[in-house]
Amino acid sequence: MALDAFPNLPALCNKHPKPPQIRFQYGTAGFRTIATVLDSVLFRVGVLAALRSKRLEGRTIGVMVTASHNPEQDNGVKLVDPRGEMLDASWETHATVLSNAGTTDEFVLELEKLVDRMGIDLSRPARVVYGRDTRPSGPSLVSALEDGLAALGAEVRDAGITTTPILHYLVRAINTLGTEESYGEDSEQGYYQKLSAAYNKLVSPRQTPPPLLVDCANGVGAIIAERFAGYLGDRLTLVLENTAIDTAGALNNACGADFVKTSQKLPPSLVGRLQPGQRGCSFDGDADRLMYFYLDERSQFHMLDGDKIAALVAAFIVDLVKTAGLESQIKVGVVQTAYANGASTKYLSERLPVRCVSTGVKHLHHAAENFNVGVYFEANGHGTVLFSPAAQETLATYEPSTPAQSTALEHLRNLNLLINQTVGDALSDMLLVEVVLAHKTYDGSDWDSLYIDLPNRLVKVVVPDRNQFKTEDAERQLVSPPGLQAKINDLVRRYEGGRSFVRPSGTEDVVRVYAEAGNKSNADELAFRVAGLVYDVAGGNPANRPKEFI
Ligand code: G16
Repeated sequence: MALDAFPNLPALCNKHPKPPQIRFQYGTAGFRTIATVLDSVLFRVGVLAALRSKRLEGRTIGVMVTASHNPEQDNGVKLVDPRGEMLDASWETHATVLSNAGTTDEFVLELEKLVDRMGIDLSRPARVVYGRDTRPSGPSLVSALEDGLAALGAEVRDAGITTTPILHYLVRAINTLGTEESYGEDSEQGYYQKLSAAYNKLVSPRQTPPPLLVDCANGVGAIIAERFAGYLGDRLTLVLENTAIDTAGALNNACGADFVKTSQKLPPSLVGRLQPGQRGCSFDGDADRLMYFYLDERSQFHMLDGDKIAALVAAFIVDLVKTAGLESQIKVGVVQTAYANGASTKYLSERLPVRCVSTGVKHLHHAAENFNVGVYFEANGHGTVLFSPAAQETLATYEPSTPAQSTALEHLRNLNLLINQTVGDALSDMLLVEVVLAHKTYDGSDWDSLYIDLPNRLVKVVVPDRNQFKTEDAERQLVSPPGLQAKINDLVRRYEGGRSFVRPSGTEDVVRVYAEAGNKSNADELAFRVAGLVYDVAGGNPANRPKEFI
């Protein structure tokens, strides 16, 4: 069968012309930019998703329409492979090429080349499930996506407004339904049931945690957390804040996980809502990131980020593995990125193997698959824990010889069910944290004292072309623009305990600068000095040079 077996394809493609002079790129988390230019991209992603499914013999592919932590005017789209993981990296290039074809004829030509090169049998069925977050631009972009899916006659399932992690869960659940690897019932209810049942087994009624304040970033997390609260009953009380999903401009605005991480302070809307000693957490716009925080008795704010979550969770799992008598069979490891606070890397490396990889869940996820149990969290709160097939087999068949071993084994089995292993999931990660805190009888400050963060600062620099920035060594070294890394090294040497690196963002049109130093003012100063270097070397307009840049 050839592409001309789909006679509506050209006309539907004509409905969604590519805007001239824009170059799209499938980046860290798919396509992401201002929503008004994305119509053609969504159509083409629909076609590509159908092709990917045909290539994989009709296995269901996921499509999520979201721009996650980005501002409300942005949107984006990413594909999800059949096991619920990120799209295979080799297909990211196909996505970029198809999105940039200038005309319908060029698009069809690129499609023909792809079909040919990949040996795609077009007579195979195509199955796609898709969802979107709460952004106002979502419905029209979804209808462009639906045109792309219709153009290739895909069988579709609309998951509606949902979180990114639920969409990933659905993809895996649909593809494993009725098999030995069944991931759960293929519905949102199935997801809630799976997580709440595991949580209720892990936390006994006498361990019930105090109420938890949840900042929903005025996004889809508000809807999902409210529905989920019904499944938790009185075993965990969620106090939902920032739930204004219908208020224009509210999404991720001065709230949510990215705000907390970058500004290192409590969202202003939570001042007076979070009490001293109480813990709270923030989701991002599509509920795949999680940040915790608490106020001490002097009402001082303390942030518990992805690094702190990794330390808490990894130590807990290592203890359970030891207690269960499985130390020689199950090796636990941690994966981080260069953004991990140096103190967290030191704390973790003293206890278990730690690897550093490039930013982006896809990189962390793959690296974590090399451990029996791989704990990965980005400092920004995006992460999960993977139990390898071998580890799952061990947990299923192991015969404990003492009651303590038996209890630890049961806990590990339930953690395997509680954790959404397809991708970072704020809701599932939140339950995981609550389980560990309940078992350890930790409050926020006990958890925080596992190690003391090195003072750090993250700065965004707007430059004319972020693509001139190229990195190596897990993004810790710049290779382009030439000479800039040497200048950064010179600066870093002047600060005791200094560390800094620069990389282009894959989700926003900025270059990110990270710096650490022995005290807060030095960390700020180093970050702003490096930001100044970046701005100048990249040819930023002197008239618009931010005044903080030194
Ligand atoms: C996405 C990715 C994350 C990444 C983040 C920032 O998160 O899934 O892995 O850390 O973007 O990436 P960058 O620094 O390249 O902009 P999200 O929550 O926005 O989907």
